[in-house]
Amino acid sequence: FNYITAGESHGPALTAVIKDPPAGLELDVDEINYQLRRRQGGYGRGGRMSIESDSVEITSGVRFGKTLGSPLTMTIKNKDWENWQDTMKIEEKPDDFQKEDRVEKPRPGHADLPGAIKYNFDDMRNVLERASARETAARTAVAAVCRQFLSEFDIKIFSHVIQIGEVEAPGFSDENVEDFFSSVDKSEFRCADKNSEKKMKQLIDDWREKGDSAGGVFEVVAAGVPVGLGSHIHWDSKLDAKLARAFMSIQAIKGVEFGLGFEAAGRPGSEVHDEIDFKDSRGFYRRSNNSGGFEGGITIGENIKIRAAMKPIPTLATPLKTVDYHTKEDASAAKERSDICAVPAASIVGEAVTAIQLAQSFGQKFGGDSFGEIRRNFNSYKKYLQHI
Ligand code: EPS
Repeated sequence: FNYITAGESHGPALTAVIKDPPAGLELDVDEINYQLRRRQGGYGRGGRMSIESDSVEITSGVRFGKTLGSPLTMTIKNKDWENWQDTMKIEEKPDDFQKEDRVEKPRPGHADLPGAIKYNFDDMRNVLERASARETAARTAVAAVCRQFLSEFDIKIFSHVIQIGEVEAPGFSDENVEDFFSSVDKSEFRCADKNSEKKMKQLIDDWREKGDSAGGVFEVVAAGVPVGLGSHIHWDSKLDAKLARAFMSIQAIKGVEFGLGFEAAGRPGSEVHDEIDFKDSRGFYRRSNNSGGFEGGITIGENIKIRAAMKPIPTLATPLKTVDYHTKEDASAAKERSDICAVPAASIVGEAVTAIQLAQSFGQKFGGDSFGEIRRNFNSYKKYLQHI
């Protein structure tokens, strides 16, 4: 499940290529499109989402509904491209393209300025088009394939929003995971608590009114993950480390924690570490799950719990102060149509990067060229676990 994405936010399309999927995995395209729709939702999104209705076209790697093991290519058309054909023209610059059409007032908090300096651009659109969180649609498509693979082994991934701006919502307990998260999917805020939802709506409306934007915190939970994915051996084989990196790669994410996270630092060890127990029916298990599902970078067979903090979106309707890139004079930062809050959408992207990392680690542990081979290897591991 190694992959690459390509595409500009207002270019013709986004493309994702999974280089090496296992052969023989049954793929449901409707399910991929369903995941894309989930990512488009959420209260606080801007006008763009009413233009797009994301869906994939598969152009390689699948025959008769099953993967071939060859690169799997998925394309998501940008419907908005229609409106951007001159500004984002692939061929030479249109004659009527004016200097004023360039983006040259960098937004604090966006990739505009460092990107323009680094790549020697005079138009920051060359940076922002790729830095845009639109790219996460392609990652969501990759992840939708990974999720179909993982669900064959009963691994499920959920998410919810636990904070927007100053409004905090209660967390969840490890029991009734599926019930809890089925109500989350019905909420525009991806929040199961009605009272918090109301406050979140108020906050987004108020901050929108002021021309401001809002960040927040979301939590991703992976259930059914077997013990033994990832490894303690190398810094780059620890699965929690890979997940942390994957979360930090989501646009606007500034912090990641597992289980108790930062709270663990202030508690005595006796109130942090999850005591070990054993039952014939369950094997080894923990009496609590403060670790968030990892010890030594290895999954322990409990739910994986990851929280991520998203900063507010840097495009503000009431812009911050900046400096014109060319004249060096004081200016107001560039304004673009934008979302006010994208935390609910980011939580779906959090699910996506989790699915990709888990599928990769699963493939490494139970490796095989075909889905059947991976299934056999997994079944033999399950037998081994039953006899420890
Ligand atoms: C984004 C700006 C907005 C968002 C976009 C991310 O797009 P636009 O500039 O076209 O209004 O809607 O997100 C998506 C398009 C998406 O699919 O999530 C940005 O600057 O990062």
